[in-house]
Amino acid sequence: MSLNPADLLDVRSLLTEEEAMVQDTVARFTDEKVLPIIGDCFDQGRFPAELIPEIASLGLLGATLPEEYGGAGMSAVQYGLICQELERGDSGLRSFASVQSSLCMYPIYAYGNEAQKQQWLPRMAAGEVIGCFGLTEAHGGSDPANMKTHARQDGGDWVINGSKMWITNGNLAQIAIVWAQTDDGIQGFIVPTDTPGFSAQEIHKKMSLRASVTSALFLDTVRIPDSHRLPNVKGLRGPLGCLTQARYGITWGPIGAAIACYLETLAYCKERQLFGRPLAATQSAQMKLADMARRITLAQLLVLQLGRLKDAGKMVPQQVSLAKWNNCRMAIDIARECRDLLGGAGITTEHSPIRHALNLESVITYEGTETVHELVIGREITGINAF
Ligand code: TGC
Ligand code: FAD
Repeated sequence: MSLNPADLLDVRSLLTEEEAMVQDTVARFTDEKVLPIIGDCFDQGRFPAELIPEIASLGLLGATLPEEYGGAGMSAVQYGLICQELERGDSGLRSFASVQSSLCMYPIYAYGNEAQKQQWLPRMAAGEVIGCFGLTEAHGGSDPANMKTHARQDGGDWVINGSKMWITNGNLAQIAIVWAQTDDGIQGFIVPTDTPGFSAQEIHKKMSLRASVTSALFLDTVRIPDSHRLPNVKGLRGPLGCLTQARYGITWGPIGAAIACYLETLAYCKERQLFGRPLAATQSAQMKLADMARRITLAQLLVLQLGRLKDAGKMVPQQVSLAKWNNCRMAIDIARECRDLLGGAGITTEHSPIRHALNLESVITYEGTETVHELVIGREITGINAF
């Protein structure tokens, strides 16, 4: 019996029946709805918003939240598989789902009061309200503690001034989760995007995540009532807690992108005749393909253990850093290598590797750059903060 080239250790057999079912459902959606259009979306710089209703109806938004808030009560491993299968289509689709689920619904669920949860979560799970997450500012995303955006209390209201940069879903969103300095530390606010003084400006000329909306947010004397403040967290641990959730999903997502590139290139190498034999018959092509299979297998084992730890309530942020660093690096290396094996054909979006490679330039940068995650691990093992 020959092995599955994209799962040499049969990691799939370690999944429960429910987990395998979620993977199959999202895989079908990606194959039938995403892959036929995504190359054109990337070329046109267009996020396929028409897919939102089906993404929502499949239960992929806020999937891990309880059903009373519109979630599907899924496990961390199931959420990871959703990210993996979406990103097999395109990082932009996974980004959309990550931001909605982990960066917008999660903080309302974890730090919001009951009224806020009831007001927003069911409609966000249904895809009727889209969120964006404003943490990064133009002067230094790696160091969010240095944010300049400020919220000042004025009677029963808050007045927010500042700006945010590189915000996924910014021009799609009806609400923004905005993190701002206050006299009492960093706090989070739910800002409806039609509030006077709030504006979003889409960022163009991107060569990465072209099938995703990325924006700058501007807050000019934005006045919101105290009922829009997330009451149950203060300090940097608020946004960083959201990042742990999103980064967890991003440890799984790039495996999907890597598998897409690898399988397409494997098939191409078997077909492509050079010097009278298939390219796949050359030692150097085989070594490259074997190395991809090895790295994908290790990444699959890494995230499954991470997911099991998360489901057991034992996962810590440093473990997420290790996996985000490893799996983004694995995927971008594979995407670039696949582009090379495709030769000239690899430079167009007729084949997926260049699209995935360009997308992964963002994925390896956002949610903590590769260096940030290396330094998190460095700090953990040496006990010395080198930031
Ligand atoms: P540090 O002193 O380490 O921590 C401050 C407080 O936060 C707590 N904490 C965490 N809590 C939960 N999860 C984590 N990962 C946490 N890391 C730290 C920590 O316990 C502490 O709490 P307390 O209560 O004791 O005060 O903070 P630091 O200033 O040393 O952190 C340094 C550093 C570099 C690790 C941090 O600033 C960092 O992670 N920087 C990177 C910023 C980043 O990742 N930005 C991402 C923006 S969002 C985005 O990119 C979305 S893209 C989405 C998409 O399209 O898919
Ligand atoms: P910088 O922080 O300026 O880093 C520049 C370089 O310096 C990097 O190589 C970095 O690794 C290195 N560096 C930083 N600190 C150190 C150090 N101490 N030692 C050594 N090297 C260091 N943010 C949001 O808040 N919400 C979003 O929805 C969102 N979506 C995004 C979507 C896209 C497509 C992109 C590209 C970014 C998005 N971001 C978002 C922002 C993202 O999180 C930041 O780009 C990222 O955190 C890095 O910040 P920066 O771009 O300011 O780079």
